[in-house]
Amino acid sequence: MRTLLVTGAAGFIGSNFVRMLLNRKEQVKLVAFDKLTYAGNLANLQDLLAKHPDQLVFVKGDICDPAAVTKAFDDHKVTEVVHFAAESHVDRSILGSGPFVQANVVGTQVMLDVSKAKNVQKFLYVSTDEVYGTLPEDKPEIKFTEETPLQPNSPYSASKAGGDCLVRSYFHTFHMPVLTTRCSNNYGPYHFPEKLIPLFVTNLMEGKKVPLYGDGLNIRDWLYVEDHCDAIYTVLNKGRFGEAYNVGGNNEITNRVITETLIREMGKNWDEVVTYVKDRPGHDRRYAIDATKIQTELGWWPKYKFETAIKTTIQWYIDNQSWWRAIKSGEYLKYYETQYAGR
Ligand code: NAD
Ligand code: TDX
Repeated sequence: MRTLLVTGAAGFIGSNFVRMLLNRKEQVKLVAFDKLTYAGNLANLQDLLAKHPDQLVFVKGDICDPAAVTKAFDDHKVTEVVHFAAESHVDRSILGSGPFVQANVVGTQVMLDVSKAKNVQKFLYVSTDEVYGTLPEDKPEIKFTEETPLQPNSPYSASKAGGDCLVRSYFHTFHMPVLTTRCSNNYGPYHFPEKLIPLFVTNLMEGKKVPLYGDGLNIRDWLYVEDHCDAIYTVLNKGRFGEAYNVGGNNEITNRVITETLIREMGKNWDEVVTYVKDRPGHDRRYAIDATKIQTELGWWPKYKFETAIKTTIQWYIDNQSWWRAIKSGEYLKYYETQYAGR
């Protein structure tokens, strides 16, 4: 039986990945390994742990701790690794890059070293399109391909690119069976409400304003989280070792249009709820993914349409208010005030 060690499985995408595999009845065992940082939440897995005790276990641990990772391998006879765990929020990386270098660079190095020592059969690194830097908005024909040079612009993306480079080096130097995915912005259930879409949806429900950075015309290429999870599993099963695969839905949207969509769906009025705030320093203007490689080589295509999946997403936040209200208190409030006060 395949046993996947899924790091960061209590976060947004990791928990959706575990959920998707269990819902699909994939014949794999899953070891959810997570430090439970501010972004990790056992509530994201609780129902799955209760329903699938023979297939899913949770291990609290730090990817920077070789002994903890080694123990998880030994206790559960891990055969493959899907490495999601990371510090993931660009704005927090601007407040302080130390935790990002630690988790995203050192953590990835530890995961690679333990996986190498244990002769892991596959190691998939979940990276991001942000490692490529930014694209001009006046040249829509240009998109990120896997050949685009890595030119990260934020401490977050720089630390993710550090992980990319380490993964690449373990293929060339040690012939490790590694795979890398680079996906665009995700949206969907269990998304931590510091990120644009869940922040705006929950602020609107709380009767608060939504803070749009700069002129609101930055472009992101949005993909429903389950499509990303499906792409990751496709690459894990069919990808060529040492290769990177871009993942995206050909769905470029400005932040203003995202905001208009959310406001319309939630029956609010733009002038009453939108506040323009000072721009994010170093704010990447445009991301756009060319996903030709994963489509032609591995036959992956997104299944969800933005127009319907965004409605499903909004409805999830309406139906799961206890989930996000529990998060949007305590430590979160301190962060929110630091991030947005006086901007
Ligand atoms: P998230 O912040 O929601 O979850 C990250 C998880 O990692 C949390 O559960 C956290 O507790 C865990 N974690 C952090 N440091 C850890 C450590 N030292 N040891 C063990 N666990 C630790 O992030 P996400 O949005 O789910 O992103 C998951 C991965 O996907 C990241 O690697 C991110 O770079 C990548 N990615 C995200 C997006 C996106 O739009 N969210 C797009 C492309 C790629
Ligand atoms: O309050 C806000 N106002 C605003 O205008 C926030 C939080 C964001 N924004 C803008 C900044 C971006 O242009 O919205 C866009 C999306 O911002 P985020 O949700 O913070 O995502 P982004 O910075 O694009 O990064 C995300 O996608 C790639 C994830 O957080 C990363 O982990 C992933 O690698």
